[in-house]
Amino acid sequence: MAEAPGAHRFAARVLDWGPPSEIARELEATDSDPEGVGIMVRKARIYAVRLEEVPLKAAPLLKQELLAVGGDAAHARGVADHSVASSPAVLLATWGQYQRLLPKLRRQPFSLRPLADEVDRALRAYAGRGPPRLVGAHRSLSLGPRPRVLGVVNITPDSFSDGGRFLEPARALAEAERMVADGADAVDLGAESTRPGAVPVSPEAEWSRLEPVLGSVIARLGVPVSVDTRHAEVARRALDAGADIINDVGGLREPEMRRLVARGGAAAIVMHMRGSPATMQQDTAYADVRTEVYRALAGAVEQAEQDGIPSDRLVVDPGLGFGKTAEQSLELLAHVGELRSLGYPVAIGASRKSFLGWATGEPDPLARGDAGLAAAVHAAEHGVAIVRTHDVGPTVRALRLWERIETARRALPASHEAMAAAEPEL
Ligand code: HH2
Repeated sequence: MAEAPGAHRFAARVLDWGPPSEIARELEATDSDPEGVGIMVRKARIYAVRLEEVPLKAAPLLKQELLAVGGDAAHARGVADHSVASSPAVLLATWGQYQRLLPKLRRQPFSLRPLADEVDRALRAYAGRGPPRLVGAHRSLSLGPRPRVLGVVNITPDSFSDGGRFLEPARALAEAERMVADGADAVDLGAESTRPGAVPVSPEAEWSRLEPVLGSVIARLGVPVSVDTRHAEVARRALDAGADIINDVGGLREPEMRRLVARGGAAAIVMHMRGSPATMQQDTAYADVRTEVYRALAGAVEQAEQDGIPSDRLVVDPGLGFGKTAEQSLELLAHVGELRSLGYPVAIGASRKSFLGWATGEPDPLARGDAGLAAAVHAAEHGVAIVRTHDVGPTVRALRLWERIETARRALPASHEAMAAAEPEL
């Protein structure tokens, strides 16, 4: 091949790197000293931490301490002339700079100690690998490195994409079996549609649809079984019948639901939704949808733990399409990785939803499988642990490919011992 022309004499290229192990390998490839690599890895990435309502007196101190370690912080202009009582903030620093910053903040007044603890927890949760498994009532779901696939079977006449197809118990069972054969890691059975404006179903009617399918699915399939219900009565019966996970689109807001999950030793998917499916699209006004969803999920899991559900049994889900406009769902999906800062596995359900139709121009939910795959791969890229989908086979194959690509990124660097002292890795 011909010699590079003068303009490319040094072959300058911006490295498209991801996790710290990949950064370390790129640095090693310069034949750099291994100890130096350990030090440089900590300088290679900026972590931006967003905070809400930082007290007025704390904000300038925070900025000053960040500047002192070589980072920076953004806060409201009104902090300078005291025209605000508190301010949001974005902290900017490398891993190494945070390690120098946090002990200093812990010695400061004006709530900077609890603020430092919270930043520390969020950073470790975000950068870490996340919990290795979700512990269910009987069976557990091992998590990572690629997202686990939760196959959806709706035993309903009116679900938005598969309504009526699996109302017959034998068909629902056959669909669940097919999903497991296609590589589903767990199955989610729902007997009430939660699509916008769906007519609510009584717990008795919901259970009568669910019961014949749930028993056979538990008996016949070797994977954890999740039940998608908002009703404590249905959850109680499902747990008595041997279900492992309760998938509550109501976000465990009912105390009885939390009590049942705790008592049954079950796992729970805590999904964000304002109001109920019947009313949720009437109020989609959020000042800031990401912050509101984040805070609501943080509150829900904190309450769940207080009521006796251990953290290794909880999953958070932003509830795409639940009381959100298409733009808001896309915004949540775009930033889904930040939910990892909460320290729980993150699940998403984008499959076939109308926001995918809005984004792609495809009106038929059954023809949105490919858009769902793109959403699943995006989710994988951002550390989502569980993808809920109707299209199991293609999703499993897409995520297997994603995992192969990731493996190429994550080969261990030679200086991995020095790395272990540097920063944790997703
Ligand atoms: N979406 C639906 C139902 N349950 N659970 C979680 N955790 N996350 C989701 O995004 C989610 C969910 C809606 O989809 P589907 O079950 O296919 O439709 P319907 O509610 O009409 O049965």
